[in-house]
Amino acid sequence: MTSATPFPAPLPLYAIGLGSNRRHARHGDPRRVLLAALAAIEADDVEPVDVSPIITSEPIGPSRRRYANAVALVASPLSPPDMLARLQRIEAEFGRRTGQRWSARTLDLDILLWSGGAWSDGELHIPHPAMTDRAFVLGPLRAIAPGWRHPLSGHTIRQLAARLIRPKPVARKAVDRRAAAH
Ligand code: A4P
Ligand code: MG
Repeated sequence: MTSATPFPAPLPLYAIGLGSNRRHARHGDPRRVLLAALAAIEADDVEPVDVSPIITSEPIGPSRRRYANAVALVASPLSPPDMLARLQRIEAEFGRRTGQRWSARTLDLDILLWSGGAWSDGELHIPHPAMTDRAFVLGPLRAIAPGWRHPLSGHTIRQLAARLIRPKPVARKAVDRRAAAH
């Protein structure tokens, strides 16, 4: 005989990356677009857990406009493909134009991490393959989930962010020149 579990199992957790570098006619500038997107993501089956500060970042890729970026943690029973479909529907509601890759966009929503681990089905890859190279992802993610381990490398977000965001070491020659001058 099995006894009833006193507490339900915790819902899976997702880290969602948000980016915008275009105004929205109704919501306003990219920062306000992200605030409106956070409200749109919340649903009966998507529970907000935490959200990072919204940062401004220089564009990576061909677009010249600066981005507003943030990361949200949400708890949800949705499967990764269902979560992707949900996020794509919200992007479409915000008037995202698909077409040119990395073009300026009103709203970009990426699944960065899932507490279920890695997922790959040809259309969807979790962890997001580019997240470890992007300070605009790792900075905000570190603010809310520093101890989350990347399921493929085993490194924590704190470690990955420190590698990427660490100030560049002073060039050896410059140090030698300064030492010689004293
Ligand atoms: N896809 C696969 N894995 C995922 C995932 N984990 N999360 C697929 C979301 N989507 C995923 O994405 C193309 C396809 O990726 C989707 O159909 C989905 O099946 P997309 O969002 O339609 O296209 P995209 O965003 O133009 O391309 P991509 O490669 O996703 O671009 P990124 O990586 O989203 O980068 N600079 C700054 N400073 N801040 C930014 O936010 N963003 C980008 C876009 C470029 N430069 C930026 C920023
Ligand atoms: Mg994307």
